[in-house]
Amino acid sequence: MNTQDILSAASLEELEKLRLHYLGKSGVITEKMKAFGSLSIEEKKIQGALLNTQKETIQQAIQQRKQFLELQKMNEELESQWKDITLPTRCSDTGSRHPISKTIELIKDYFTTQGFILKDGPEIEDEFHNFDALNIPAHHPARQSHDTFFLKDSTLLMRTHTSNAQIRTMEKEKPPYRILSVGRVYRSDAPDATHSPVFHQYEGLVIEKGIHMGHLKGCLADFFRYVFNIPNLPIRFRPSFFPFTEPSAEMDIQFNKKTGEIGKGSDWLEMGGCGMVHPNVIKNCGLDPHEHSGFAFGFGVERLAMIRFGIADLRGFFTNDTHFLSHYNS
Ligand code: 2NM
Repeated sequence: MNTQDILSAASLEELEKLRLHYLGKSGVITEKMKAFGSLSIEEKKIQGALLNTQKETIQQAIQQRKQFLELQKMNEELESQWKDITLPTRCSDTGSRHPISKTIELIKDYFTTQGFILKDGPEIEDEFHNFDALNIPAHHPARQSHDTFFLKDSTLLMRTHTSNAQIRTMEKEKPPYRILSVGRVYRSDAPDATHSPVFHQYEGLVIEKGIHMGHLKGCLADFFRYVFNIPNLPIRFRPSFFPFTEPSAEMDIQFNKKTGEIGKGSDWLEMGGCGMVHPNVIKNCGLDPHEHSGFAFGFGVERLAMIRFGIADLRGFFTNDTHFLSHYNS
């Protein structure tokens, strides 16, 4: 029995034709099987064995060729579908920095050139580092769940300011230092155009020999004049109260309420608070208030970003609308 035709079949279709030719309903082997019944017993013995061998040889050859042709077909398909997954994407929309991130970068860049070291604190904080150390008394309204997010079944809370980074630094390291902490803070506020339950602060602390209120005023004036690129930007300090500073002040920059222009007009825009660190705060951090003193300030990143980018509603910062974000990508 010669199976050369089967073993050289060029395709699965051709192989199927050959299978029908030998083993189909009226195939060569099938016909021989049909004629089998009319043979003598002697011939049946010889022919039977021979027919079975032929049939098996053909089936084996078909199976062998089938495997080869199927593998070949699969390889051809894989080859035709080959893709270079290392090619760069055709998509050119690579996104942009968030206006809050850009503003934070500007703030950090400026203060680090002034010798400030960046310090982070945990966003989940205990009452001591968020309130007690800062001379905020137990009965203070800011400590109620009305204003502060407390963790369930816990005395831990979401920090309401970045001052915890300052407190933790004063606990660990000996002055002098100039530190800046920037980050996310949380207050239980319903969102509107000027409020958000999560927002960002930048707070500075300078503890050095001989530091006084004049250094604080100069430091902040220089910063805002740099940020708005207005060398003589009028600023003013208004007496205020914070438990953690004494004296305390609020800082305003001049602007035109009608046009929103900074440095012009006769209106004042509040930027944040500041003051000389309260001796109790120094003491609460394990330092001697007779030996160490300094100033601190706390400002909102969103307020600065809104002015710089001309954004009227703070909610846009937090909704992740790509139209909003790409609009301020210039
Ligand atoms: C403000 C206003 C005034 C402040 C104080 C401290 C610390 F930890 F050094 F005492 N950090 N930040 C501070 C002072 C914050 O935010 C309106």
